[in-house]
Amino acid sequence: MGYTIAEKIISSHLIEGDMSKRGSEIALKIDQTLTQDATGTMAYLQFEAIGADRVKTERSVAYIDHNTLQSGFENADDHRYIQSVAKKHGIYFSRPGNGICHQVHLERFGKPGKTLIGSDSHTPTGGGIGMLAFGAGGLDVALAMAGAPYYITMPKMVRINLTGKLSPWVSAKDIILEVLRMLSVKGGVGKIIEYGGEGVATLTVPERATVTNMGAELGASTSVFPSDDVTKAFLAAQGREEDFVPLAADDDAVYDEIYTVDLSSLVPLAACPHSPDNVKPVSELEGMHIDQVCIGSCTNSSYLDLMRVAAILKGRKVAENVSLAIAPGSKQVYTMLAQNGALADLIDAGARILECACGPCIGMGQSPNSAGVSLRTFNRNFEGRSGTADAGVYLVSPETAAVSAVRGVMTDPRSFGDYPNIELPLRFFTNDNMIEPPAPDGKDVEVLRGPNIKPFPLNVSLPKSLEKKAILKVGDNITTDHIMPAGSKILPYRSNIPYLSRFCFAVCDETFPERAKAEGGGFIIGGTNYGQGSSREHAALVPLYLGVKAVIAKSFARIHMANLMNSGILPLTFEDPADYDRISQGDVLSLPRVREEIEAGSPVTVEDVTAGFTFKTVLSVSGRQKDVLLAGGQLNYISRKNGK
Ligand code: MIC
Ligand code: SF4
Repeated sequence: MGYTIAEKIISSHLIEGDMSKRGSEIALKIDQTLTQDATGTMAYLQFEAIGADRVKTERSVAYIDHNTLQSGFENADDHRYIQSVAKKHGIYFSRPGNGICHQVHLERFGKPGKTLIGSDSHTPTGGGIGMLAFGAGGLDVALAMAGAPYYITMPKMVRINLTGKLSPWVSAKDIILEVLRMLSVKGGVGKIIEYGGEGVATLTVPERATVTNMGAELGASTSVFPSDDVTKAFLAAQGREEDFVPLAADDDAVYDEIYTVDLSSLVPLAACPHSPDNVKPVSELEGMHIDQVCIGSCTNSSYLDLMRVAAILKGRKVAENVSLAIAPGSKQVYTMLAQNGALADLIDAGARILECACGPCIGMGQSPNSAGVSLRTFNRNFEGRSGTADAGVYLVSPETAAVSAVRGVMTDPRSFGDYPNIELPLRFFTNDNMIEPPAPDGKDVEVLRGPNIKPFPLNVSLPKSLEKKAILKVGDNITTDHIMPAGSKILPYRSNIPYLSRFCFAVCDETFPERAKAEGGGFIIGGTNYGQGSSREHAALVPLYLGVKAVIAKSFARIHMANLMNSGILPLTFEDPADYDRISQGDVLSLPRVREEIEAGSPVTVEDVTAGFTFKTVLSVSGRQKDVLLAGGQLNYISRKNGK
């Protein structure tokens, strides 16, 4: 029996487990890691707590791209901490201004056939160049840097065959929006999505990366494209042809699910508020009033994307009612636009050029006006994420965004005229002068810590029984942006858990932090796909700080579930989802034999003391994860293992 692309990479990196058993735990050797600054500070604090010296990976890179709005000392201090800790421990440091981690990593470091984990959920962007790349919590990245394997549940294999060729004005974003429409934000959970078929060869590496990037929104473990002549040409154009290896699925590879997307019949699409799978054809929204257009983010800020945008804007003007903001994805892209004059076309048309960073995508500025409509080439349009609670964000392609910015209303770009014919250059402009290599020997490097860095919470080993209130009950598809919101006002405190805790679940219930404190913690009741979205482990560390002992949900998103376990918070699923309806917020729940039941691997009994009924929950974890939970989280588990 042949292998899929993912199975080939897994088999060459397998350290533990049986990859033929889908759904069982396997451990992978990790070749590369990346961090960004919003999760990086915590990841490096944990790396230091593990007590490792130099990183054991082939390449680890620390990027500064999220917290670049420096309206106080906090972000600048954290950047300085990351810079010094990276230098000391053998990590490359991509300075602020050099670009968004995923875009820069694709350009300068990504290698087909390698494994990558990153403390950011969009790390699967690397799948565009044939890497097996996973988003992970900061602690898992810290462990991988220290040489530990990365544990995942062996996913199911899904194949999406691409047939035909995209029509003019339809682009990579429309492919992934179509897949989201087909499969939904839960459709990829427990699966690796592989792309194949004749349509693959028609897509450049940055276009493939747009598709794998938003595989995160499907909830997929990761997504991957073959490594072929197109990949080789991209690497050669980046001056890295030696990094090329070919990679394709075997003809007799076995997939659990197979779908077909006909590129020729795709039309421009938009994900409507407030979910990336709420997809409609742009033609159905034609003429809708818009207030803002933002172009950029790790999904759509490549050279190709912005050259198309520049061609659309050239000699035209941004409509009077629209504010257009553009953030190039990397210094490479930005420099090339400046060199060939396209930047002048953007500026002249009235675009507001932002630095190469995440910017508006994570609410770092450019929040829309009240009840504003914002078209964004980004990947997430969760409620409140833009920084304006009642704004409506539509996710669209750069073509739809640029044409609509000129017309002043939502516009199907196919009505605009000739499609700009932009090709990737044979040679990108490369200058890695903003990527600092680590010190050859870090012993003398002093790590610089600012006053914003506060100790992170540690759990205690699991007690015999638990009795607490259900302090919050929420619905389906709760995102980490609900649990631990981001944005310019909160993000500077990613290394200050006590401060962050004031905003926990504020989108759902502003009283939650105070209530949680008053009750001395408790349980959270959730629906399906609880914790989808970001990899931020703060969505587990902050609830831990507030005393949350367990989340009882219908199902969990992969990265968040791993983060809960790393923090020692029990991720319990309802054996019978109907029990969800019987619990009310405020009920006292008792888990009388929780430790014993988990040790025995049996279902965990929960008594709703207030409503007077008993139900069962399941902890679907491996033996290792069970031990981590019994120990009260990953760091306690490691120190116990090390006999400390
Ligand atoms: C996001 O897009 O939500 C983020 C901000 O990049 C997060 C990471 C974080 O919360 O710092 C992610 O996607 O993992
Ligand atoms: Fe940055 Fe947005 Fe990409 Fe997250 S999704 S890494 S915030 S650009």
